[in-house]
Amino acid sequence: ALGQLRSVGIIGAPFSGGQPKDGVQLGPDLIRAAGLVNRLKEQGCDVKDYGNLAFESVSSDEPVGLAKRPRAVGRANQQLADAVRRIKHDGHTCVMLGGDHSLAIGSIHGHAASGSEVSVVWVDAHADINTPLTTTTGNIHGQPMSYVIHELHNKIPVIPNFSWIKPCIAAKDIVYIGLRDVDPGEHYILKYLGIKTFSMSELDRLGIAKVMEQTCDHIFTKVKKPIHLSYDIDALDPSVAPATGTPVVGGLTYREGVYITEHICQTDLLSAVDIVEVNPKRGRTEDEVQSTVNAAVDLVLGCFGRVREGSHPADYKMPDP
Ligand code: HAR
Ligand code: MN
Ligand code: MN
Repeated sequence: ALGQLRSVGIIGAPFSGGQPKDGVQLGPDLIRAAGLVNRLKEQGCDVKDYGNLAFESVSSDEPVGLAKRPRAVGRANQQLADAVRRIKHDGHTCVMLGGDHSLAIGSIHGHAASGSEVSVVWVDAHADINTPLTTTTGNIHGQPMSYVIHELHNKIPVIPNFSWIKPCIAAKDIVYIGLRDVDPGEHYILKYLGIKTFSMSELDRLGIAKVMEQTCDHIFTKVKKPIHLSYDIDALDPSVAPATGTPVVGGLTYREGVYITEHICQTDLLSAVDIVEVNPKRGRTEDEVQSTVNAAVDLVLGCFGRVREGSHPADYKMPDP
C-alpha cells in the first residue's frame, strides 16, 4: 500500500443547513487540526488541500412543503459540486469534509459529472433516502439520496435552487452498510427499488469481512465503476463517535468501521470520499470530541493505504551493526 503514491484532494464544506443543530460546520477545521494532511503525507500520499468553501447566507429561506432551508442547501451543494468536479479533473481522489450529510448531493453530483458513472457505498446508521414528500422532519440531511437516484426522479417536486440537480446514480449501483434507524417511507423505497442493504442485523449475521466481500460482488457485477464512499460518522457506535447530531446505539465498532475503509482501499477504485456529521458541540466532554475526530481521521487514513499490520517503504534499509 505504501509503494503506490495516492493523490488526494481535500475540500472542506463547513455547512450545517441540512439539519437543525449548530456545530457540524466546525467539522472540516477540527479534522484538519487533528493532523489529517500530514498523516496522509507520512503514509506516502500526495495531498492538495483546496481549503474550505465559503457559503453565502441566504436571506429569506422559508420551508418549501416540509423541506427546511431549501435555498441554502441547494446553493451550497451547487458550490460543492463545482469544487468536487474540479478536484476530480485535477486527477485526485476527492475527500469532502462536512458538514452535514445533505452535502452528499453536491459531492456525488460533482463526482458523477467529472467522468463515468459511479457506484455509491453509503455507510450510515440512516438511509438518508427520504423524498421531500416522505420526510417527517423536513431536514434535508435525511434526503440526499432521493435527489441523485434516477429511479426516484419522478417523486421529487420542484424546489428553489435544486433545478441544477440531475439524477446520476442507478439504484443497482448503491450499497448501504450500518443501517439501524430507517423510517417507514425509506424502508419502502429501499425495498421498492431493490437496493442492496447491510443493516446492523446482516452485519451481526455475516461479520464485516463477508459484508465487504458481498458489497464488492454487488457493485462489480458488470463494469467496475469508480467508488463514491459516503461515510456518516454516526455509522460508528456512539461509544466511539459520540460527537454527532443523531447518534444511534448499536453501531459499528472502531475495527469494523476501519475495516470498511481498508477493504474499499484495496479495490483501487476509490474515487471520492465524504466524511460527514462530526459535530464537536454534541460532545459532552473534550474526550468525546477527540474520540470522534480521531475516528474520522483514521477512516480517511484507512481509505488511503494505512494498514494495521504496519508497513515499510520499498527502499527500506536494514541497519547493519
Ligand atoms: N430519517 C430521519 C430524517 O429523515 C433522520 C435522519 C437524519 N440523520 C442523519 N442522517 N444523521 O444520516 O430526518
Ligand atoms: Mn447520513
Ligand atoms: Mn446518519
